[in-house]
Amino acid sequence: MNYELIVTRTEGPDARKAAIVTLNRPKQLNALNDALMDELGHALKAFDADEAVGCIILTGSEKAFAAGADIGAMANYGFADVYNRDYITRNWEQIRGVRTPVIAAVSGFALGGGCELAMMCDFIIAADNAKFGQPEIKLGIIPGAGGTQRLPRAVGKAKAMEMALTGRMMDAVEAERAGLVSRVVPLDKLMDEALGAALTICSHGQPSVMAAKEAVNRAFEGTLSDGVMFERRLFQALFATEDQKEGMDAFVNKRKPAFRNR
Ligand code: DAK
Repeated sequence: MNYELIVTRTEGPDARKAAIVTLNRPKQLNALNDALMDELGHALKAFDADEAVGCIILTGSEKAFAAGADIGAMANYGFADVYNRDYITRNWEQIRGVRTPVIAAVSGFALGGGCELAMMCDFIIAADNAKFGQPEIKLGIIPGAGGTQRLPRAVGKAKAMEMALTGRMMDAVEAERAGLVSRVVPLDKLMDEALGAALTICSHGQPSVMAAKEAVNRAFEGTLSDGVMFERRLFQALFATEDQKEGMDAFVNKRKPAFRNR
């Protein structure tokens, strides 16, 4: 597929590299439309299927990660248009099926669907100019891609409710304090920091990386006891991998592990 609305590249050693997907509708502040979401879903699936890709970074421009769904494209839709065609949902949530870790590297605006897209990634590293918000209320709608569900889980009910009802934006410092982002870095260091984290993830054994992602995600889906049992079984299962033997032998013998992702 030839991409027009995203740009993709890889970095790092051929055997275990990071993929970088950059949203590329700069004039519209990366407003998300069907065509862009099709391209994004396609790229994510392709990188997820590539065994040499150990981590994916999703990013935007300095000014905007994404300023939300394309308002002009939505403006004239009626209920039948969005419901019958399953507006956006059809190609929106593909990121949730990706097993490779996905880091959102956010600078500038992450609003509406842009904030929801960032929250669908496994964690967010924010530049110091990042601004997060769910301003849909100002358009006569509410968040439609998980914002009312993921934002309260990330920052608690009080802040999420205030943001959903007023449309107020959160700056990077507040977002880190509230737990929405893992850390804040200077704008000019954003990609270096995200790439550093991605290549660190790439250097670990793939089965344990995927198990860790699945287990942490489980914390948001069910009860604590179910989550702990799920974690316990994955933990035990990892003792069947060559990487567990390699990782522990390397530690005991004071050498670097050479994981084989098996
Ligand atoms: N859509 C389309 N164009 C947008 C846009 C957007 N969301 N945001 C910005 N742009 C365009 C502007 O119209 C402008 O275009 P020109 O006038 O140059 O042609 C250009 O980007 C630059 O924007 P501004 O001139 O406004 O730049 P400023 O720096 O003054 O302001 C801003 C930046 C981000 C504060 C402002 O542009 C703004 O408030 N933008 C709208 C933010 C917003 O309301 N976002 C939420 C959209 S609703 C669903 C999934 C998702 C969704 C719904 C359903 N399903 C799964 C069912 C999501 C809904 C939304 O995101």
